[in-house]
Amino acid sequence: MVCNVDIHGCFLIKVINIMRSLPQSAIVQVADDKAARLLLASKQMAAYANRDYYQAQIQLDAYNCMRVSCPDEFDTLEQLFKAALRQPPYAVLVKGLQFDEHYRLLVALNCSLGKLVARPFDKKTPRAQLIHHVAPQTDIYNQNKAKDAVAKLSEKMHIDGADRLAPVRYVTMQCVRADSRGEGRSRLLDIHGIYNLLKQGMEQEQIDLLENEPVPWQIADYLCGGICWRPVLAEQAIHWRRYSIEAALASENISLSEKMMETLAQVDLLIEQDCRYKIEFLMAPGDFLIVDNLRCLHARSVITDADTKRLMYRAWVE
Ligand SMILES: O=C(O)CCC(=O)C(=O)O
Ligand SMILES: [Fe+2]
Repeated sequence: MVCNVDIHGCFLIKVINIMRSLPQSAIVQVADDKAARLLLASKQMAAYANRDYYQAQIQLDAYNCMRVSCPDEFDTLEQLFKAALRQPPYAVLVKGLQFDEHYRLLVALNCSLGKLVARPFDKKTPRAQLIHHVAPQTDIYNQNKAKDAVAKLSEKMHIDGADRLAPVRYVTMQCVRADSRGEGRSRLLDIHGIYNLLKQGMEQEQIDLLENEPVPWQIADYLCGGICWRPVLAEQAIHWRRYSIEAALASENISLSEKMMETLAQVDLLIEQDCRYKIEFLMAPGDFLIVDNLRCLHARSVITDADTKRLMYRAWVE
């Protein structure tokens, strides 16, 4: 979106919805023979249930096992994706992997970045397990539909874990099944793109506000609820999930300055409607996406098929 002021002082808004593709520097292609060796090594490890992986030692066992059985392939892959993550867009798509059914390779890859964390296990909730099963049928609806037309929160640019005391550092997703109509495309917007949008679309004073004035965030019930205060922009980091701020404002007897409320609404508009710096791509089964959750927002495009079979295995790493 480009804002120009016309002779009457009104804002002219031009929606730009052409997105970029993922740069080659953010794609790691694993050769078939290497993927086969990684799969074989993962299958030789003990099989655990999703629930068992809450134990950090079992995560580490999976990681160490892969490194011992398949050192060349695993360590090289780890170095490649870590190098890619250090540069914009601070996300990397690994293609060509073959995953075992018991999450062993998936846990090992995640464990190379840190410790996997999740909501407490709940067998009735597919997302409440160490490897979250993310299907559109269990997405959270946008309660704010009166104000914005987006149906689901996963369709708005956001960080994951905004309702934790500190957001998780990495969000990763293994595509298990894609949508048959090619919908649910993955979207990314990194911190440089965000700053470009803010610099073009608002005053420096408002950016200073976002960097310096904390806003309230609703904390998840499983972490005892309540709110915590932190700014939207911190040093080299973006915290953005407007829903968590709105939820905090609705549940507590607090209010923000008019200037801040206006600024937050403007951030939302700029991030959602100006696609110049957004990256969009379609994940295929076997693709593995890693996003630096503090430097890059993510979302997916609309999925119109209510019975879609799309499934992602997601992990949070801190
Ligand atoms: O399904 C996807 O690709 C992303 C979903 C997501 O970001 C979320 O539910 O938090
Ligand atoms: Fe997300």
